[in-house]
Amino acid sequence: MKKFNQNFIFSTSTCAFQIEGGRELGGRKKSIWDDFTIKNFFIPKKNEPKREINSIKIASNFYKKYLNDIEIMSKLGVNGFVYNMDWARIMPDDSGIPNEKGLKFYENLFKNLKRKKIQPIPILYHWDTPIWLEKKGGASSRIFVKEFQNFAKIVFKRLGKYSNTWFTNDENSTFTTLSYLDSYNPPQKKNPKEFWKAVHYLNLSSAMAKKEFENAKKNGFVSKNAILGIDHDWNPAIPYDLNDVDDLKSCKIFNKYNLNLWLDPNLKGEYPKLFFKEIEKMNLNKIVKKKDLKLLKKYTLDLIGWNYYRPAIIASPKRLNEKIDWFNKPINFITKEAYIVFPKNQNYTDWKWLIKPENLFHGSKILKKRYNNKPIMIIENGIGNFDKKINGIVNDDFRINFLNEHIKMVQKALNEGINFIGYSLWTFIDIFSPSGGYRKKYGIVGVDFDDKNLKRYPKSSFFWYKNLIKNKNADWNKINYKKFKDEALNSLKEKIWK
Ligand code: BGP
Repeated sequence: MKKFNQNFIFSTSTCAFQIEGGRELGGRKKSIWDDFTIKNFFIPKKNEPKREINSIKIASNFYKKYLNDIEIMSKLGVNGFVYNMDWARIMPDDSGIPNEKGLKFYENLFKNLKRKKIQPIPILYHWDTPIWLEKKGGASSRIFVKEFQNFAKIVFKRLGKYSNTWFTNDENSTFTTLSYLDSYNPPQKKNPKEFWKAVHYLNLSSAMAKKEFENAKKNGFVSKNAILGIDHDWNPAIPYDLNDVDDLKSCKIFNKYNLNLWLDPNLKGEYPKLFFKEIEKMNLNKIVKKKDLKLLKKYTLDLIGWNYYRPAIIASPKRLNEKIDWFNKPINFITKEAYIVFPKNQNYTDWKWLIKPENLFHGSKILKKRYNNKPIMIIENGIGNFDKKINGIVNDDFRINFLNEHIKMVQKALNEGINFIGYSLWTFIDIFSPSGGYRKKYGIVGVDFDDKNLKRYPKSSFFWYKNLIKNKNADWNKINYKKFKDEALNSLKEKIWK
């Protein structure tokens, strides 16, 4: 197996509205997620893998505990930390003037990460539109582009020196489909016209952020060899029947709508034809100005962030009337020519997310080819499940297996010349999950949400990842779970677990 070279980034990822808390502190003002979680508060029955919408006012209190959490990261041995800044903490109102306390918080966070030789890997935007901007139209209005550009300019000027690896957005696809095609997440617009407008303005925003990134390099705020990427949640398509020509055709269509639509604009600088076809249908041609297309072409991004949780098993529309053994109704979001299906004979998490590590490898070859071998970093990969805590630790062998099998696919891809520069695991500690609240645990460090200090504690997976990073080229087919469980138990005495 190819070695992970010295510069390979082993990281963990998380996100402000899910971990930070301090939502009313430090000069911060509301965003769309504050009102949404208050208005839609819902706690399902215990141990039900259902959506829990809970308060994020404190979340995992990273805002107050980040210094100790950095100590834990340092023990883990990571050299990266993917984190998105909370736009409403830096720009709490529409004055265009940043909140100094907000900038100071992120400067302290990034400075202390660097002190521990952990590179901050910031993402500018992760679904959390400030409420003042939402009131002006939010992501489905052109004003979003100007405000995002101003936000990027301010962030690069103050924080640019702390990182050479930046991203503009997290998962425009998830944000727009669940918040603009559906009303699952805020701002709950559920309107196809608003969806296509948001798609365009988010893409254009990334291009304008790149313009500010280049200016920041000229002004010395960002290092000349820093790179700016886009982070996308692509679920590579797998045909329901490998030999069925219609399923294969639907896979091709699905990948156009689930990959090309989201990465071509900012990595190739042009939209796929389907985009123009769709906006034509919506009578929205006028939202895309000629100068927009020139800007997309001029300000393309350098790097692919890939959130890989699962592939998608795709069936053609002809199967909708067939009696087929799947446990969930087929779903589609944008095109009626491809449906995601859930055959019973597959391996799923408690929340019915398909588990197939091998498609990380197969998908990486598609990304290499389509985007001319641009560097790729896995920005999110993890498994959300119920955890069982016994004698102070969680022995999460299922999580170790899941993560191990996926990292092995990154290593396999490196072996085939795929330009992976890093792997970031979702997620560092237990946090708020948009689809599972605090019951759907992703952390390799546990958080005791019943403890007033939200005490952290190690899971076996923490020590598995620590050992993997230390022996980054070991043959990880043999896993000594007992060793990791013992390490977790023995380390409980250390003062960082608070
Ligand atoms: C991604 C988001 C993350 C995280 C992850 C897990 O789409 O970028 O913020 O939430 O999904 O999803 P969930 O927590 O809903 O299981």
